[in-house]
Amino acid sequence: MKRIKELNTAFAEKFGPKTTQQFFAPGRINLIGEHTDYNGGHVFPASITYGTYGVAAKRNDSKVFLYSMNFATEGVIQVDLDNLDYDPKHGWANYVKGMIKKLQEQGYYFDNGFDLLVQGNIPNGAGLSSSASLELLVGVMLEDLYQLEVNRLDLVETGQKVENEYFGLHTGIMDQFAIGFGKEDEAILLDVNTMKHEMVPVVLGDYAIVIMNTNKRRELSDSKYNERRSECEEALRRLQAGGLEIDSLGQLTNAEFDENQDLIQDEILIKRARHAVYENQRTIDAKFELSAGNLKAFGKLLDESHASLRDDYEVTGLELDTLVSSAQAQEGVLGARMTGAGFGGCAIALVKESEITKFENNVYDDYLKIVGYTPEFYVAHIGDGAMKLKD
Ligand code: GAF
Repeated sequence: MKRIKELNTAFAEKFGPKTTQQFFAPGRINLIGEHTDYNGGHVFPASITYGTYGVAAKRNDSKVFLYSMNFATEGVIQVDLDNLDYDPKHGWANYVKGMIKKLQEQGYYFDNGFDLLVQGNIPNGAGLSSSASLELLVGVMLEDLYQLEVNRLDLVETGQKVENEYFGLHTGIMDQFAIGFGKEDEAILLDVNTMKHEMVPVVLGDYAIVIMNTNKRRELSDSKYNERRSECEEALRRLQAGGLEIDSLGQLTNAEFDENQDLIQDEILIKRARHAVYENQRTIDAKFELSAGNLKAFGKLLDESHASLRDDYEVTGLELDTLVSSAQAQEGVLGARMTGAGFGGCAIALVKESEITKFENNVYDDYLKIVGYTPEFYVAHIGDGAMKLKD
């Protein structure tokens, strides 16, 4: 593989000639089921062929040397296994440190350090989970270099702990799960209440999933994400205080929610909780429609999901709304919605393959006219989850 040869050469230039191992972890799109994971609902993501590559070799001392070709100006970042605390100066390398630290806390032992070179082709900050991709890349690398036996769910949960405990972002399990369990041409229906999942073939005939990047970085998203999560928790508390015996919003049907929503007694909280409950149902329906080959009905659910994220959950904004409404108006489009946390990042559209060029040109023009800068487009291919690459 050409890319791996180039990465090996780059590794040797930085760290000298060594016997190396190679790894890959994908990014993800979420077909539907947004902001449902931390509400005990269903999500329906898939890992994509864009991702993060890593080349690594063990060292004979306790040092860890880290180099990212995406942040080349930062040079080689040096850390030590004895001090893995979060350090803002270390930027992207904190994800690597966080994974080692969280695995150490679970009793895994690292006798020596390592050299790691990474390169990613997921657009950074685009909401396609470049950070979870790096976490899982480091996870599979550590498993291999140190002969650890970590079951996949534990590795996935370790990635989530890095977000939650190391970075203080109260994200759900979806991204790490999609990247840890992804399979070529399959999406994952995960019920976060039971943690049971089902692999679902994604058969789109002459349609494709086009990723549309707003090119808007998600500066605000971190605090807003935690705010949405707290709003849902408060809505749940009020429903419970009103007598509902539930542990999560994901346990409610739409009808049960409608009957009981007045218990929440706050218009904003009602909207947030309604999104969580209805989106969960849409996700179950979407899996059914996709499996039955009803792409039209599947696409309609994508449209409804976006409307709910815009109106009830309020996590879209001008950029995502412009992309999605322009996409929905194009010929050969069955549905479109934002994907990921929102507030910028990416949207996806289900587009007839023969219309993709025209689609991209038209959406590009609309976006430039309304937003003032340009979006980017990529056709999504669903690929395998995090893995060691063969030599
Ligand atoms: C981010 C989070 F990391 C996920 O856990 C999920 O909540 C998503 O936003 C919204 O659906 O990607």
